[in-house]
Order: sequence, then structure tokens, then C-alpha cells
Amino acid sequence: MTFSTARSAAAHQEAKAFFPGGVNSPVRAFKAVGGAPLFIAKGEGAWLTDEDGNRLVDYVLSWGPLLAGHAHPSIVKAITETAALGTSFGAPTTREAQLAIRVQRVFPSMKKLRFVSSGTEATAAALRVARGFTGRERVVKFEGCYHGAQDALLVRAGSGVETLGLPDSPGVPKALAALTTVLPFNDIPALRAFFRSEQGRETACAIIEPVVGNMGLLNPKQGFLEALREETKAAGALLIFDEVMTGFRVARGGVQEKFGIEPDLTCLGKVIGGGLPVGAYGGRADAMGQVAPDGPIYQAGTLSGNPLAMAAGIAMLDLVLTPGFIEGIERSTADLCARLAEVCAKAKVPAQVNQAGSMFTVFFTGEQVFDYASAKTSDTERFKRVHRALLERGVYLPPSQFESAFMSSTHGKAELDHTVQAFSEALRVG
Ligand code: KE4
Repeated sequence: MTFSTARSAAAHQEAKAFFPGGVNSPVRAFKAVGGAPLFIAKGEGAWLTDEDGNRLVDYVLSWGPLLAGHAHPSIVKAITETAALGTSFGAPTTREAQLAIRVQRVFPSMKKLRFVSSGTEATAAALRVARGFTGRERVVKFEGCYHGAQDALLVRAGSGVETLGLPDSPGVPKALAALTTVLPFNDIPALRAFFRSEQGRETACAIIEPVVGNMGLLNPKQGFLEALREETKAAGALLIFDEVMTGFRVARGGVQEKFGIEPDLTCLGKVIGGGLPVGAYGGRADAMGQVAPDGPIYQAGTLSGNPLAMAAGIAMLDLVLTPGFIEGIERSTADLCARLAEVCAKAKVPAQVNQAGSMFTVFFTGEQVFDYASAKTSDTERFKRVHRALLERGVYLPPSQFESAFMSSTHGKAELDHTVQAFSEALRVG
């Protein structure tokens, strides 16, 4: 069957009349891989069906949220039943505490937390809490890390900013950007030198993707996160783990569980909403105790704690808390990564397959990828060709070399065999 995208292309033309690039989030535009983005008609388990009827194994999974695959019966049931009782009240419901209990079982460092409607809101709120709690204004981020589309952190960020080659975003006030220090990821001497400097002692917080998904998947070097925890503590700066992507994926309890490091604040998103809009920030009770209405630091949201989103999150976390659920996905991710590395080696294609839990990236480079500079050695032209060849063979990878791919509990033997076969062929033509 030929791979037609005529209906997606027509839908894209129509969408361009409404939205910049015809999309509601830049990474969806396929700018880095060319061609019109596929317009999706439905998802079921690990599979997408696009408007042209093409069926593809999905490794984007809505950029991480769908740990249980598309339209999981228990999540759909929870949303459907809750919707019949009303979709939003702007008043507290018991579902919020029901989700919070589950979050704290997985992230015990979040002594107090608040739900918001996106990861961006969560990281923006966490930054404000850190600045309000410490009385300091400077913040630290790491090169290539992405924490959502917010002014203070759209400085040498990853994800779509990197994909589109935008050094930083216009519209961010210079005065604000000047309060953001960018350090190199995985560079221990640089972080020690900064936090022991005068500026370091005036820093409110360091925010980091402790395992990076937004440069593609990068793991921290031995001792890097430990050094960051030590130096921020000594400098009186809060350590914020942005686990919007890594939460429930690098391990059930995220990077903080895997490495045994307790951040002062944690940001969550994606998986926590089971595919509906939920973010969360939280951590130390003394810092969160400063958040309105208990304290003066203001943060609010009309749809925060939305009952539908809470119901989907509760159903999702009940699956996450099922013994063996996370471990099964991690095993199939490791299996796939090993097979993809083998296929690249057999094809004599220089590649690094980086994995952490249920996240992975195939970098087309012969160099180990552990920071922004090494990620940038990847052959993005080869990635573009392979991505297109995979689409034609029914495999949907994130449309950027600088994004992580994701697995779900519904990616079984059939999906992995299909993927490995398609990858092997794509490398020959790509
Ligand atoms: P959202 O506001 O997109 O829900 O979350 C922002 C965010 C915060 N922190 C991390 C570590 C993230 O990865 C994200 C969002 N991730 C991107 C994918 N790299 C979302 C996809 C998109 O921008 O459309």
C-alpha cells in the first residue's frame, strides 16, 4: 500500500489559516524532518491511525503522557463517568486529594503540592516559589534543558527551541534573561565554581531536567547530580527537579528515586494527567507554606485540579502503582534499544542509543552523547531521512533528533518486531 498523506496535507493547509505553522505547539510542525505533519484520527494502544488511514506504532505518545498507551479502558472509563457529573466547578473536589495521595506515594519529597494545567505552569510556579522563599532573584538552568515556554527559562533551551534552531526567543525581556545563568550540563567543575562564587550565593534556585529528554535523552554523569545537590544546599539555593518528563518514566518515582537525591521542589506533568492537562509543583513544606492563601506567593488557575483531569490522573497512577507495571515497560524499552543498536551496528551506521527507563533516543553520531555539544554532533540530515522512511513503514518517532522517544505498556512483541524491521529497512534507504 503506498503511503499517502494527502488528507493530512490538506488538513495542514486549512490549519495554517488559523494557527502559526498550522499547529498549536511548534514541535508538532515537522519542521526538522520536513513534510506536512500527520493529522491523527485516533489512537488505540500503541498505534495511531492518521487521517489518510495510515497505521503507525507511536513513540511520541503525546510527548510522554501515555504510559498506558492510547485510550486505555480504565482511563477512558474514569473520564466518561466523571464527565457525566460535571466537567468543572472552580471549587475543590475530593478527587484532588485522591490524586495527591497517589502522587505522594510515588514522590514522598512533595510534602505539599499544587496541581496546575501544564508543565510550564508548574516550572514557572516553582521558580516563583524559590524566588519568593529565598528573597533572591537569580536562577540557574542548564544548557539544552527545556522547562516549558516561559520567559525566565527560554534561554538556550532544548526541545522545540533547539529543534527550530532558535538561540533564544524574542520577546523575553533582556532584564529578565540577565537573571538566568546557564551552566553546561554534566560539567561538575563549572557548577562548583558558580555556586561557590558571589553570584552563586545570591542564587534562588537551580532548575534541571535531572535526566534530560529535551536534547534527546542524556543521562547525568557519575556524581553530577550529587554535586548539584551539595552545592545548591551550601549556597542556600533551592534545587528544583523538573520531572515533567522523567516522572514515572526514568523510574516510578523519577530520577529522585533512582538516584536517591531529594530536591527541594519537584515539577510534574504529562503522565500525572493520564493524557489530560495536569501539572504539579511541590516539595518542602516550609517553601510551599509560602504559597497563597497560606502565604504571600501567588499562583492560581481556573482549571487547576479539574475533576476530569484528576479522574484520568487517578486512573493512570493506579496503573503506575500496580506491581510490575513500570518494570515491564522498562524491560521492553531496554529490549528495543538493544535491538536498534544492533541494527545500526549491522548497517555500519554510527549511532548512540541512549535510554533511561521508558525513554530513549537514537542519536546518529559516533560520539557518546552526554551534553549539548555532543548531542549537536548528530547527523540531523540522516535523522530526517530515517524519520521519513520510518513513517512510510508505520513507525512514528518524535520529529526531531533533539527529543526523547517514549514507550508504553501496550508496546508488545508485535510492535517491537515491526519497529526493528522498519528501522533496519529505513537505515538502508535513509
Ligand atoms: P508543557 O507546558 O508542555 O505541559 O510542559 C513543559 C515541559 C516542562 N518540562 C519538561 C522537562 C518538558 O519536557 C516539558 C514539555 N516537553 C515538550 C516535549 N519536549 C512538550 C511538547 C511540546 O512542546 O509540544
